[in-house]
Amino acid sequence: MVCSGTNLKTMNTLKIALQKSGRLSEKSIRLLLDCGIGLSNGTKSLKAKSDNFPLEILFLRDDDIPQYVAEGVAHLGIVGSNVVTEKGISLPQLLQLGFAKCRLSLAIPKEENYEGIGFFQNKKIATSYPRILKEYLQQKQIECDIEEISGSVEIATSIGLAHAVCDIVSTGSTLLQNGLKEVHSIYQSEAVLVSTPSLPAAEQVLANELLFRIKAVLAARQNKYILLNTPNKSIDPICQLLPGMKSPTILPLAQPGWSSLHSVVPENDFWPVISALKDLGAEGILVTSIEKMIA
Ligand code: PRT
Ligand code: ZN
Repeated sequence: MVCSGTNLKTMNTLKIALQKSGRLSEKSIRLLLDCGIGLSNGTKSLKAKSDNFPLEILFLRDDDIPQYVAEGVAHLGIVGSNVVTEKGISLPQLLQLGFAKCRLSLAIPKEENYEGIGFFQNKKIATSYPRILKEYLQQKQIECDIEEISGSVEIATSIGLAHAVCDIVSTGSTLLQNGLKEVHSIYQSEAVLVSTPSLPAAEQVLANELLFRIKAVLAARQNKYILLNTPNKSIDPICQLLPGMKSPTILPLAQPGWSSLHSVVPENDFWPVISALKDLGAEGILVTSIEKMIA
């Protein structure tokens, strides 16, 4: 249910936990701002309040977010799914947010020969993610010794602490710099919006409103608005290529035999679609970002 701005003012306050400082912070705040949620006292203190939405933001270490949300201290949280899974805390996941994408991977010294997951049998593996690693290896029926360490995992092999490491990988450059090669990915992660298991009714209404806005922002980020001129004979095949939200808008041009066509194209399909459009005779193609997208 979407409620009006007037109703929102009379309601309780929704509390959301965000990472105070780190890889998730800036994009989490950006998401709220893009949802039209203003932050009156900035992001420097441990708490902030929105001046135009009944929302309080708690700034925490990412490792603490799942527990705060599970206990209802915060109603919602934005955190990497890797952290939630590793904590072993079961929380309703409302949305995948499309940022802070990374993977948890097994890596070994680059000079080692790797012929499959059996490599890890009876080996010692250093990681900050013992729960995810243990569950994964159990499924694969690999016995090994897991050495839990809290940071600088990538140096564990060079100092003789372990035969292999299991760590978060994004570009892979940290592994390379430390003489390691990524050989097996065990978990894919990204930032997620999680909720406390039983939201009170008033906060549920607010959470629904926030969710509605976040979905509109995420949909907008994943799509582009496209305008083009086309010979009338190509309208049908172009409509097949660009079905848009319902169907494209078609307006006649002053020049006979030509039309202007407006539609929406997913960001991921963008370049292949553009070359297909050119092949169909489309001209004057303009592409712009979308700010909000509501189906
Ligand atoms: O202080 P606090 O506890 O809040 O933060 P933190 O230091 O524990 O976490 P932070 O900010 O480093 O990461 C927060 C979340 O971002 C993680 O839980 C992941 O969900 C996600 N994320 C995305 C990453 C990375 N990418 C990432 N590259 N987390 C860590 N890394 C590290 C990784 O540990 C390794 O050291 O970056 C290095 C690898 O990067 P590449 O690009 O060299 O492969
Ligand atoms: Zn952390």
